[in-house]
Amino acid sequence: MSETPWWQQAVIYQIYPKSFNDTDGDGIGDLQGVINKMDYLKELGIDAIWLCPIYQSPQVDNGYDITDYRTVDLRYGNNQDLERLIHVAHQYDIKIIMDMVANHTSDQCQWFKESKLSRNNYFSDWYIWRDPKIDGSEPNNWGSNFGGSAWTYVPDRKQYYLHYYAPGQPDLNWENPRVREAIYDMMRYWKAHGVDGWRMDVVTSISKDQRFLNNANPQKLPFIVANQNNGPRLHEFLQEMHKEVLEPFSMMSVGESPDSTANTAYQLVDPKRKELDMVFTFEHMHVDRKKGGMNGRWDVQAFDLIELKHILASWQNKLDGRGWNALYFENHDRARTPSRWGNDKKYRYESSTAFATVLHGLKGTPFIYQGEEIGMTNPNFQLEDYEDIELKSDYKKYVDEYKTITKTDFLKAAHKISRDNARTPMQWDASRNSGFTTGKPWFKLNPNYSKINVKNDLKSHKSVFHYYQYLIRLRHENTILTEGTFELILPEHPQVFAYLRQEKNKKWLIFANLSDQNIVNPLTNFCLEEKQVIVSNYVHPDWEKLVPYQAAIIMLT
Ligand code: TEU
Repeated sequence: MSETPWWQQAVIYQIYPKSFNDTDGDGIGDLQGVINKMDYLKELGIDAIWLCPIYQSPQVDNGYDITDYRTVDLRYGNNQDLERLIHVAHQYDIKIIMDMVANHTSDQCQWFKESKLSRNNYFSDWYIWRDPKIDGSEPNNWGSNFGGSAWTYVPDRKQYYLHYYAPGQPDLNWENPRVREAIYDMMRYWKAHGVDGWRMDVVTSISKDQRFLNNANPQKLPFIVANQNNGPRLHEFLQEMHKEVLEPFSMMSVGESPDSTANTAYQLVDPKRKELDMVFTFEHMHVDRKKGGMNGRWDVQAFDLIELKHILASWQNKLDGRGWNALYFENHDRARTPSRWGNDKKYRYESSTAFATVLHGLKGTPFIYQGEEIGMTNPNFQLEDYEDIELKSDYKKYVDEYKTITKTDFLKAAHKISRDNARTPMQWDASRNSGFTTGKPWFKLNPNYSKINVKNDLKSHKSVFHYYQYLIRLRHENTILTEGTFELILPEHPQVFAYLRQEKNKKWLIFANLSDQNIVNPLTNFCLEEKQVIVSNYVHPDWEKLVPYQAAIIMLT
């Protein structure tokens, strides 16, 4: 039998460097800032850091627009700092996962600068160029995630280039073997510098259907964002990358996969297929989105727990034996869970820890996003305070142009789900700018930092950090959590998320009341007793009822 890979027993911590810790006073977090917090991360108990992009970038999309894959952006430090960070992390027995943004580069990347000069130079076909239609318009009706057409015209070439995101993020042409080799080579370069694995940005978008057909357009909109994932050569490209880099250099991989479902994910993560180790699904993150709405993520509806349970359970069941789950509720594109699905006013500690319990009890590798471990919340900014290109372009599209959502509703939705909710600076203490920077922070802080911060949390008797720390320890010490079987119980219960994990003669019950109501405990047939409690977010619970956001892990046998 082969050995369990390290990442199956790991808990991974995601760092958004720009907002983590600034040591040089420029208001932007830096790599030295990460090094300085290594004791903190070790104390939490995590096994690996996923570092969001720190490469040279004009920051159109906060680093997801890279000009040079091998150079650290001066804002964050330099290559020596990164080497030191990797070295220090390894001394702490913490692995480093880097962000690989290989669907697109920045338009300031030398490859693109050359490519756009002419149709017959070395880089001409490194990007996706198409002729205009006879009337000069875009080659098709594909829309960009950040508004408008996915095509931008370049007079020098008299052609359009494709960009699924901003015009400053041209898509690479993966049909060209030289492009693929350049990416593999970059991956080998970072392996040589000690990097242990990759989080792959929108990796399921890399293969494009070469017919470039129009997207279906029943409402006759100018541009349609659709069919950006799972192109015809995706699996072939991933298998090639696996053979060229991932396998020979033992690098872990987790791919962002917006469109995969529990039924299809095995095609990417079944070890026999030799593609990726894990994928980040989006399915469970859409349980508060109106289906068929006109305004994408801004059509927010009440959180649907039953749907969340069904989705997560179906990923648990369907990948069993043919793939491994990546588990997350928060990341740099998602809002803060207590504000989004819990209650960040009256039950911030309880709802943070309740959601953590049901996530960390699942089979898979949990990912924690910076600040999640202290229960950070959404900031409820005014429109002008937001910074994110997605929010700004969607406001223009839906509020100004389509007029399908009012400003008030858009702002309400932004308070719930905008990406910026997760990007406010990390709240270390109650001092000026939360100890994040001595300068002027690049992005506004959540004003609640004087109350919610690491320093306060660590000394509180209701410490979210200590709860996460304990959950992480549990995973390290109990193979039932990493290896055990999974069985959802009470699937239709509207408030309680409960499931069983079992390994040999051991059986654990994991549950949470994910509502702010006192409810009759539907689990009393399990004869719950205090002495069986492995972890609980309330002290001395009364087992007859479940109080708001009560959660626990109970040893049944
Ligand atoms: O995210 C891709 C992604 O799927 C979402 O941004 C989504 O397309 C968008 O929110 C539409 O609602 C990755 C990164 O995580 C994100 O930060 C980048 O902006 C994006 O790719 C482009 O690189």
